[in-house]
Amino acid sequence: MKATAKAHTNIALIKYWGKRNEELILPTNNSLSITLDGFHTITNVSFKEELTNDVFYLNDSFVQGEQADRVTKFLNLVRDLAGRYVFAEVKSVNAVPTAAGFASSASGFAALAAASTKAVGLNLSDEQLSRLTRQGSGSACRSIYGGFAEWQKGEKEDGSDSFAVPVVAKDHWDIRVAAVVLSSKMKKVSSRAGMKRTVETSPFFKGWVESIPADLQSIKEGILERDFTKVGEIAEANCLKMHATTLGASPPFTYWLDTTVTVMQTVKQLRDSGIPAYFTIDAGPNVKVLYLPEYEVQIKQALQSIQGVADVKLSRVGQGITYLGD
Ligand code: 2P0
Repeated sequence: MKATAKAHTNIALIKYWGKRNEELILPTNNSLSITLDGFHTITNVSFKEELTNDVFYLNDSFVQGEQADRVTKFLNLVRDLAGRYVFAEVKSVNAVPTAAGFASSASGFAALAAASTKAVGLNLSDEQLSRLTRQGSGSACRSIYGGFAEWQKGEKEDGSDSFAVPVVAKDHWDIRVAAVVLSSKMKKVSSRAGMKRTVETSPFFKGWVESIPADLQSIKEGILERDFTKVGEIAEANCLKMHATTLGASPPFTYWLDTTVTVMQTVKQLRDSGIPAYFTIDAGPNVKVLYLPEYEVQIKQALQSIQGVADVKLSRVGQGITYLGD
């Protein structure tokens, strides 16, 4: 009744931004991401008859409150699916520095889903695992797979057709991502609260949703052709559209800091000087830069030299779920 799994986080090139059903975590649009090898979570789950409630440790610290409640809520889904009502001890180690601005919820829920289902004796397909993982955190359903993955929003109201699928083989393309960590910290609107406010109040939200199918089709063509310019241009524009919706919300908000904009301008200057690079930004101030391996040295140097940048973490394409020894 125990198992350990490792999952990597992912960065969306076509963003998930908006839910049509908050309880089941059903999105308003398809999204597409790259799984990254630089950031992962390893989770061990042990179901134990003697426990009277679930217990959750993150990086060796006992966790209570909202985070622990989300773990229990997810384990309830797993228990229902298996028909086995036993509490669990969950131990997670996050190699996703929170300051790096990568959502640890993606690797966290993917690892939890994989370890808990294996521990309870379920033998799920990737599709079944992705569908279940989605109910922990939306973006996590893409981390089941290595390489490029697309989360298909589905049409059904029960969520049975809302899960991620691989787009190409994991080793299709050696594309890289630099995570630019900014030194300033700000009190941010969580992605969950931010997308809710946007859906409910931003007049730009409709335009965002309508623009997705064309972006998705083009970026998939670009990925298949390994056309870096095409993929980079679509990813950057899609990110800007997502962030534009927040400015139209009521009350309006933005995830950007002044240094966020400086990094965006540096990426543009790199392009103007002949070094291909494109940015994307999630629900936070940090910037992720897409680049090709042959430009790694110049990219790192240029990004590190920006005032206000604390760190630049480089990442390759990562693999999907792996199971480790108990
Ligand atoms: C994404 N983000 O596609 C987008 C882009 C943030 C900006 O998915 O409420 O933590 O758990 O489903 O998955 C972050 O949202 O939200 C996110 P929930 P999640 O990566």
